[in-house]
Amino acid sequence: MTIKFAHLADAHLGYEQYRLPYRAEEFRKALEEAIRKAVGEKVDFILIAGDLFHRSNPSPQTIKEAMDILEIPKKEKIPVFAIEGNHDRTQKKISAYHLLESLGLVHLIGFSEERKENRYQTTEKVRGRLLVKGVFEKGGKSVEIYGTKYMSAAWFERNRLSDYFRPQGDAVLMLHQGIREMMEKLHLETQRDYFEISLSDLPRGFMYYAMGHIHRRWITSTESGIVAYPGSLQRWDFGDYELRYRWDGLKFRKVAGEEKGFFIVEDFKPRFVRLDVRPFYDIRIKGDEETVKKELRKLAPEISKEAFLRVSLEWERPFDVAFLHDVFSVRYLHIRTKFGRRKLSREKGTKAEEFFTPMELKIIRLLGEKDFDDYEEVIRLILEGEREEEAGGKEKKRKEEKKVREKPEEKRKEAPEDKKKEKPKKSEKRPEKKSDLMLWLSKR
Ligand SMILES: [Mn+2]
Repeated sequence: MTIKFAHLADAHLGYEQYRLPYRAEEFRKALEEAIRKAVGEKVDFILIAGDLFHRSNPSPQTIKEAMDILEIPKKEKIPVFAIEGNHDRTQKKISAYHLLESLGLVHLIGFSEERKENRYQTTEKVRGRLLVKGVFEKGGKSVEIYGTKYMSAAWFERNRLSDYFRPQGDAVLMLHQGIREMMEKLHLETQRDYFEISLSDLPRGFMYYAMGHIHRRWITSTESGIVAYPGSLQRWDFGDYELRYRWDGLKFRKVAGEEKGFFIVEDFKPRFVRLDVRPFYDIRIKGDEETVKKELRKLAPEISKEAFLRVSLEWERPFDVAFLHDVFSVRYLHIRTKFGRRKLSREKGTKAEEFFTPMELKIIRLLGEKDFDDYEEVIRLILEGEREEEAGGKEKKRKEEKKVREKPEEKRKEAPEDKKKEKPKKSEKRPEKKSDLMLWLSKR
């Protein structure tokens, strides 16, 4: 007899995406569809790996939506195990999950203030803390469900998961965290705030790592077991597209995104189950007004009226984009414009040194350093730079550098005039520089 369970995450109940109340209803529907499908598959239990709610203080309506949906598995005697995510955990003792737990709709997993001993939960004491784990038994087989709510990067600096989670038999670990390798692989944000752990931080000995937090689907296997993110139930943003149309200069190239859904896990192997969700399309085009208008009109019939659409325009010269509303009759249209990247640097062999003064370069490097907080040093550099400038000896050199930086070719001829205009009068020079700078820097 095999154990079969559903693993979902990031339902974000109550999320009025783009301030559209009907999106909250669509997020609700997605969760209901997922739960109904799981129940239809006759799973033994359901895992919700965090961010069931969009906020830690969901509205009464949102709480009721969760209650109504979780009533479905309860009626079928299918237990639901859950952890809190970063969106819906609370620093207070009681979160919305505790409310659901009191109603017997979920069983919370993780560190706890009190012992829980019942058919589906048991408590152990690890390093002086109470740790509640889920237990599921069927036909002589049993699975332990370990896990914790979302923990901050600061927690991971002082703690290791392997200090707390040491499975004996068949076990699953449920976490709501970002994993570095996933972020890199999917080219998502790789700033430190977006992941707290690496694959190597996962404690060994679990058959399956039921992950939440990152809204994209990802499966990888480690020495001990499979690590799986089902992704959010609904599309999260335009990076989470169903289809992207990328202009290659002559025509659009279609890039398929991924479907949204959750996992049915049998024998600790995940199988993806898709959900019917709102389509998101992402169009990127570059060119002059005529080309853009012509090509987008040609493309328009392909775009579903029900879609959420983002059009990113890259142009040399701005033009009125109001026509897009006539071309695309979609549910939601997001227009984004930007100027084509000026081809400075590499092609012409220009180096950073030619754009910035040595002082500016030093500052840029400093500010870019990890854990930067030495504002005094930056102020010292700026003041030093200005003193040098005033000293005049280097003034000529600096002006030349400045000229290069302001590049645009046509302006070069006018440079002498510009110089006159821009030359700051001595009296205009920022007088109380130090305090102003402190203020500005501290607001960074
Ligand atoms: Mn989330």
